[in-house]
Amino acid sequence: MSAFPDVPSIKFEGPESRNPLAFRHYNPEEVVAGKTMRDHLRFSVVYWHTFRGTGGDPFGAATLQRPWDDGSASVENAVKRVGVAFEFMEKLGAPYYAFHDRDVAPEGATLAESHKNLDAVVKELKAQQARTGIKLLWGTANLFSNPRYLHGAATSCNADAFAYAAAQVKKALEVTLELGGEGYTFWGGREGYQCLWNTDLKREQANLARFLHMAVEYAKQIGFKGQFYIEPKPKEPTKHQYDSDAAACLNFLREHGLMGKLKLNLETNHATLAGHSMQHEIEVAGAAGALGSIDANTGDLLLGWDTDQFPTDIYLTTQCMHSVLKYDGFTTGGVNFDAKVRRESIEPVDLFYAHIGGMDAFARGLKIAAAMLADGRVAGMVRDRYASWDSGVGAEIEAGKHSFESLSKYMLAKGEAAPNSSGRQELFENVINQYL
Ligand code: XLS
Ligand code: NI
Ligand code: NI
Repeated sequence: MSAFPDVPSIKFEGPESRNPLAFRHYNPEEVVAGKTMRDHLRFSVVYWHTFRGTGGDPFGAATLQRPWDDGSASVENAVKRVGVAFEFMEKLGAPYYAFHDRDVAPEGATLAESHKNLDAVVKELKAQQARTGIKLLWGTANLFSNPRYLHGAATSCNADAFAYAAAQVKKALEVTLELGGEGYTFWGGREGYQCLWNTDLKREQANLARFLHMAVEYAKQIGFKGQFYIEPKPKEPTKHQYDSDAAACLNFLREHGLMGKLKLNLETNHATLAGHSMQHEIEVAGAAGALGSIDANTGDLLLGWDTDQFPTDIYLTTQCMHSVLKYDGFTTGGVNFDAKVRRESIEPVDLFYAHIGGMDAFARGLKIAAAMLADGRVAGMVRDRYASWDSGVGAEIEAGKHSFESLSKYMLAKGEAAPNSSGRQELFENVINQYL
């Protein structure tokens, strides 16, 4: 039985189409900058928001109509939901999905029971993957919802919470391997603090690093070759999360010998909460060779919390794809819609509108960014701005031929620095707008 009987497979119909259930820009087979749009963008649907979101918020109950879901925490309901999820993703034409262990299967009364529940659902996920060809972008474990993690998981003051989390991630890694997952993400749900007076920050961070090393070790042991990611977020649910932004994550990875073992999974709304732009976060990760994947969503600047809205702003998606392409595009990562429909968007069909909008916005961003890069005008303008480094003293400094002493001698002889040229920010912004 179909969960979306009135929705056909979503097709590309071109920019003029008035059909709300069609793509205007995402044409999976179209080749842009040497690759099909499908292979560039590697769109992924998240299980948690899309199939487990209820529309409930701190002020009110569930609102979303999900007629296929009986609301129970039974394995049967969970297995039925898998069929719905794959019907949705197949009709949408999303090549990937992502999930937390507890999104797909209910937690049991014991860890063993939870494992058993998960196995039962994974069997169905595997069958549906084989049927549709849809693949797992990354797996993860929910180490934040259960009250046992109220002090955190890997950073808990309760060593048993750490042990439980380890057991849970061990299983999640096995399941991700079983499903051919191309990655595994750590978002440090409650890995942070509410109050420094009661917190041993140094010990908590060392334990978090220990936990990640164990995961890397275990992956090796079982032959999981997927990419590990760490996902920065500055706050929510804790006041401070240790993985607060891309730079903090990179510093943490370097300090604890994890650089090269994990890359970053960057989320737009988290960048906003950190006081950065998504473009900044992608550039920081890219420059460090640690750009892994993106959780594509957007926040609302007037609300100030992680609203996880679907991205529709072409300027934003252009910035994202420009930086992604600049750093050679995705390999294991993709554009993962960690986004949810609004509480007021109550009908199942709204899930389609939301994803179609996000996919079209990213397709346009990709095309615009590819055109900018092919044209080379902006890159040329940036290069010109740094021309003083290409010859003379600049080239010598970059070649390591100078010291404070030699530069002092150089400037004493010269007397004054060469005059500055204009930064031309407004011209840059005008040129960018020409491509939109
Ligand atoms: C929450 C995070 C979460 C991760 C996966 O804000 O974005 O959804 O992506 O645990
Ligand atoms: Ni996320
Ligand atoms: Ni988020």
